Amino acid sequence: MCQPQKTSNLFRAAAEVGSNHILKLYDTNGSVVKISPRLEANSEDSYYRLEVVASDLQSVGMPTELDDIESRLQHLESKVMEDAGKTPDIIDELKSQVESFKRKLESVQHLNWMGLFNKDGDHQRSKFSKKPTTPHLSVDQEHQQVRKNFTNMSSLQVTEKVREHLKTPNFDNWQWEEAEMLVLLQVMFTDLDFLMAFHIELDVLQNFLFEVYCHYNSIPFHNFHHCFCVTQMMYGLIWLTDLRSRLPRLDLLIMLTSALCHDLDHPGYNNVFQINAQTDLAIRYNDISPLENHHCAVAFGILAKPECNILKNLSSEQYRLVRGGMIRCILATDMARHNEILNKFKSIQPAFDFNNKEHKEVLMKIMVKVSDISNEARPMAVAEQWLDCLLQEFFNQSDTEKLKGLPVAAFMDRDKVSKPSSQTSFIRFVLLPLFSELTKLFPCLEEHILEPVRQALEYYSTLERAGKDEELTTKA
Ligand code: 0WF
Ligand code: ZN
Repeated sequence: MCQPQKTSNLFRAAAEVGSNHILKLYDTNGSVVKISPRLEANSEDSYYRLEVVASDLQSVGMPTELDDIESRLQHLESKVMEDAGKTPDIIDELKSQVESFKRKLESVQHLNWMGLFNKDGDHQRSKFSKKPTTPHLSVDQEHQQVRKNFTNMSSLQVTEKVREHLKTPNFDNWQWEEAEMLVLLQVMFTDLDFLMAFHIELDVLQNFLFEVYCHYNSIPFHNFHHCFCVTQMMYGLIWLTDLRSRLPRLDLLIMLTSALCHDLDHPGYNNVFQINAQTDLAIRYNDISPLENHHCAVAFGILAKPECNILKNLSSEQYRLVRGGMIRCILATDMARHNEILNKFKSIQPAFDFNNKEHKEVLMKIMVKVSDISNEARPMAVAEQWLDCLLQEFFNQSDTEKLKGLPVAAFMDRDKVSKPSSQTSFIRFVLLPLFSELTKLFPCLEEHILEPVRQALEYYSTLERAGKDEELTTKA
């Protein structure tokens, strides 16, 4: 039998990593197993999976490779200085690239697992870790695993730094696992004081959040990660615009819960598909926003379970307001109604009055709509991954439409669109007009959502022009 240290060295050798990497061993159920000399042997039915989950940035500061590059550059610089008397531009450029990469690494370190949990927490995961994939688990088993991890974590361990970051559009959803996102959603409800104000019991909130999670499908875009992002953006907007001091708390509850529920049980095929294919949803809702009606009905189905009903301690008047508000906000996310809602907002915006019921209702719809389509307001690297997910879902739909002989929208057709072409028109004609209108009411949003979207337009316009130039030169 091996000694414990030797066992872990054996695993490190097998994974071809050094002592500053963190290894995790998973059993067939996806649970973490302690690496020890007393491990059972692998068998056909029960086998382990070894993962390098992190490079331990916390203890080594920066990856050693980066330090090596930096010191070799310094060495090279002093050598060249001896010969030429000045530092060549290329070395200055390389030095600034290394510096900028180091800054990027430092700026994301606080987001890793060590940032979420206190130093003495026993979890360690960094930006570089991959979510353990457990393909052998059924959807139900995977959900239960998430439930276990969610309830084993305490939101008290979410650091102040993460709580503050959660209030900004810069938050990077790709850093977090599903159970962690559930904890962060719980933090949003608690930090807006909903538990106190509406007498929501913690276990009821957790049951509700978990049921919401279970009712999002595993599809490329309209999944639980999208639900999380939309809710997080709504949460950020509430703080950035100081809505807590302008609207009653019940309205904030309506907006956050609507964001959370707005795409429940999305099948990955849009309303046009539902209507053209005459699906059960289109038949049930008479072709009128079939998806949005369904998302909303699923939400109230979850709330109908007493153990999940976060609204159970509201007065009947409060309940009536929340139900009406959520229905309005969720139905407003149908993009077919975009111009109708934006034009209404435009007409009232110059004389907007937070005490006017009609004004307030339009604003709430606009806030949910903005949150829903706000990926391009996020950092470029975050937004670009979202675009890939969306195009994947669109292409799945158009492939099915082609097979079924149904009409295909050009913007979903893999033979017709490119990332830049789909984004430039969407940003120009949908995002900028919508975000500009909201920014007129809340000028502070200029830097947080409008400017990043303008930059995204510049980025995709440049790519689009480059694509066209290349097309011309290949044709010539
Ligand atoms: C790819 C592009 C697009 N880009 C986004 O950033 C985004 C966010 N949400 N959505 C987005 N669509 C949609 C998901 C479901 C509803 C909204 N799409 C939009 C389409 C290609 O192109 C246009 C362009 C202008 C007007 C209408 C559609
Ligand atoms: Zn959505």
